[in-house]
Amino acid sequence: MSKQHFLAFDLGASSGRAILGILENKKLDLVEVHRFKNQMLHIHGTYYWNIFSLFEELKTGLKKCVNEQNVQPESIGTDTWGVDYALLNKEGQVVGLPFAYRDHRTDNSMEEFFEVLSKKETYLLSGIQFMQFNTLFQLFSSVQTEYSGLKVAESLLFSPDFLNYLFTGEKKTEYTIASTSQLLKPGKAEWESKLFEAAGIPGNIVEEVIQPGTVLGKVLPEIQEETGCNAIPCVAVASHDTASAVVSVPAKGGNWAYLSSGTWSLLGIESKEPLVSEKTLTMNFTNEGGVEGTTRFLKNIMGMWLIQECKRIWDEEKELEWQEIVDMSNKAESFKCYINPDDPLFLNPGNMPKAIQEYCTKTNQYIPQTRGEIARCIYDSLVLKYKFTIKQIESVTGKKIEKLHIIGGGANNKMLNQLTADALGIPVFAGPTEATAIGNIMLQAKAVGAVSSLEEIRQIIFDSFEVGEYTPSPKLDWEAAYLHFEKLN
Ligand code: LFR
Repeated sequence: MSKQHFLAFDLGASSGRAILGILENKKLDLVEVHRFKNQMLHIHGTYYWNIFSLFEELKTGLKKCVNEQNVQPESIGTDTWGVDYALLNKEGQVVGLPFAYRDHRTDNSMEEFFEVLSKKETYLLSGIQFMQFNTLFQLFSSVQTEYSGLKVAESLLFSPDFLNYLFTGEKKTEYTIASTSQLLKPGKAEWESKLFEAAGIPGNIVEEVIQPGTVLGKVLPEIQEETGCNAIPCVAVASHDTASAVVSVPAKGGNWAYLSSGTWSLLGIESKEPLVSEKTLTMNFTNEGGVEGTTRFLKNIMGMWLIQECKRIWDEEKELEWQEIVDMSNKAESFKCYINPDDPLFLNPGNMPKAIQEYCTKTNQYIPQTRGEIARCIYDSLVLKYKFTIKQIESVTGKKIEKLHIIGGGANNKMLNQLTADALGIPVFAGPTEATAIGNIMLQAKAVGAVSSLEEIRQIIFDSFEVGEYTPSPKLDWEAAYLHFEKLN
């Protein structure tokens, strides 16, 4: 069979990429066409995304694909982080800049919302874990503060929907990204009107929800002219990055869990149906939408963000290599102190190393002094949180998790992969690291009929990418450490 090319735009909170997927004889190959930085804008105390500069970067990626790679892709598709959105006025123009989810305006929004609708009812209606930045709470906060942008808004598009709209002029909302909002019914592509009413959000601003793998339309003529691309289709892929990543788990057989490891650590299972109960509410697990009717039953763990933010502060003095940080942490003693990675203190503290020291002071533990000790504390605590979360999943499903697939950029950290296998006592499979872009590409391939099912997609990924295997061989007493760590949760 001849080669088919698909261009994936994969936007993360700290970087974005245009990745070209080349599918030939049921094997996939990748070429990175363009990479750029992304970061929140901090203006007058509020955090925003520079969505138009991101769009320019995507067009640069498309231009480079056509001109440098000499490839006219079959299609394009975009995935991004969850929950954030752009508001459009009646002319279809953006109202203000989209807020970034780590903005502090929602710091108290959840508690205020629960005065209108109880936590339990909100969970049963949505099946989504409570995080203060969920779209529900962002919009509720805009209602409370009478944000003028919301008053003139006629349409809400999540970040990837909005970028698709810029490419095609089509206003549609894709299911997996919409599911992060906490405004859909569990496991359904249907808005839950009771949540809109409770929050005071006008129900008419949201769009029709479409399934991942739908062709949205053709790239607009003005973009064809600017980039040199043909009138190619734009596909609504599994446009939530985590949903795309989960597509790429090269798993075989039954009881596996995945850890999509990047700025966040998303740890969970693929479930046939949503798991919504008082127990999952207490554990604060989410049921986000997946492809082919699956549910992503998972938990957000504050992942590499903790160490990325330390690095950002340390780099102010002198820029460090990632390996230097891993080496420093390897030299520091294990299990001297722990954090609960998900303490709200760590969401956006400004100075992460200080926040970690504060946390250890507050919890009467040893206060890490050196960079190595801080990094050690982060890595140990993350691994223990993975152990904690796997136990929770097992207690919900009653089934033992037999292996863990780590996908995404975090799978490059061999030391962490080994520690995870040691602490969990199960084999860990690491890779592919480009899981998100791969999932994006494969949903495009499905949309144009090049592949037919999730099963076939996973087989192709299994055959195309190397996966590292880590078997447990604990050198440390993880069980004893766990007993200390558990108390912080
Ligand atoms: C990961 C991710 C998570 C989501 C968080 C915020 O990039 O998409 O799944 O909870 O970002 O949107």
